Amino acid sequence: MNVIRRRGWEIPEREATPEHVFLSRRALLGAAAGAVAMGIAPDAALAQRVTDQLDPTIDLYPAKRNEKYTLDRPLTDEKMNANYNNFFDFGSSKHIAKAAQALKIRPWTIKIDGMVEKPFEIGVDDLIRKVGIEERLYRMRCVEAWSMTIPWSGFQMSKLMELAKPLGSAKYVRMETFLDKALAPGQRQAFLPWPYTEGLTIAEANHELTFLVTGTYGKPAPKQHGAPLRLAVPWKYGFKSVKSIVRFNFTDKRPNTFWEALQSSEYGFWANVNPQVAHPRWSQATEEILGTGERKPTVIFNGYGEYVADLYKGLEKERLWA
Ligand SMILES: Nc1nc2c(c(=O)[nH]1)N[C@H]1C(S)=C(S)[C@@H](COP(=O)(O)O)O[C@H]1N2
Ligand SMILES: [Mo]
Repeated sequence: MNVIRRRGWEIPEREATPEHVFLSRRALLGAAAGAVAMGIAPDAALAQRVTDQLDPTIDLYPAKRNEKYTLDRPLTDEKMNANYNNFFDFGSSKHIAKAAQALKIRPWTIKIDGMVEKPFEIGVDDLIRKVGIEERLYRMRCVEAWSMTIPWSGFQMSKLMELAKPLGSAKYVRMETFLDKALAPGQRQAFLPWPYTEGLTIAEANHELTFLVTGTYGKPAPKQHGAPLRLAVPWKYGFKSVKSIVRFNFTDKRPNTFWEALQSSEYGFWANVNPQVAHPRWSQATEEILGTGERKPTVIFNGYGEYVADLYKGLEKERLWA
């Protein structure tokens, strides 16, 4: 089989999306130029369904759909969704599905610590069984101006908050991705601020839309989506939705997130979707609906304004948009 191995800066123009271009430029400048992109051919992806049978929570799928959250557009094709990902831990290519199969998702322990009543650790399956799962249809808007619509399975993050019992003095929750340079080649890129970290205010984490994802399309999530536990905050740009979480750390200091640490002028802490606030290098006015060839106007808070606008009252002076 003739697998073409490309370097990060040789990826075809149509795939050179903005987060990508930034990383490729950094890679060229830095000493660690090597294997930024794994260069996996798209058609080589996805034999991963085999591993689903081993998922200890497989009996919970498909989870009952929560009909409250409706869409204004069709669901993205499952194959499209599973073969076009951002998971820089495995490389900067969109076609990291195959590379991400190296991730070991069981056993998987989640640590809850910092400003909580009592720090603890819990296995992901115990957590999932304790809180239960449902299905929600959400839009997802990447800061790179493309979007998908995804049937997620998982649970409202407020359920984890009830277990975590943050102290009244905690203001933020900082979430961390696993760190394993042997498994995840992207994490060997020394100029990137690993582990991938994201954060929410306590009010955002408790919000009804804030969802911890365990599955997609009625099945446990393929690894490339950030199995076994990732975030979905649908009114913010996709980079807030941290994958493969191992730690929820409660703190009174605003977390220095991965993208903000890398380039604060381009990626902020709040990262709420706003078509009127352009990214320094491109417009956010419209988005490509992946798999349709269509562009549509982007909507403030990605269409979830009626749910979340109140969260930001009095914060107008903050840089609320990425
Ligand atoms: N750990 C980790 N989480 C991450 C990323 C990443 O590179 N590493 N990329 C983010 C970005 S930029 C996006 S758009 C979404 C993509 O999620 P998807 O591949 O499931 O569509 O994951 C986010 N979470
Ligand atoms: Mo993104």
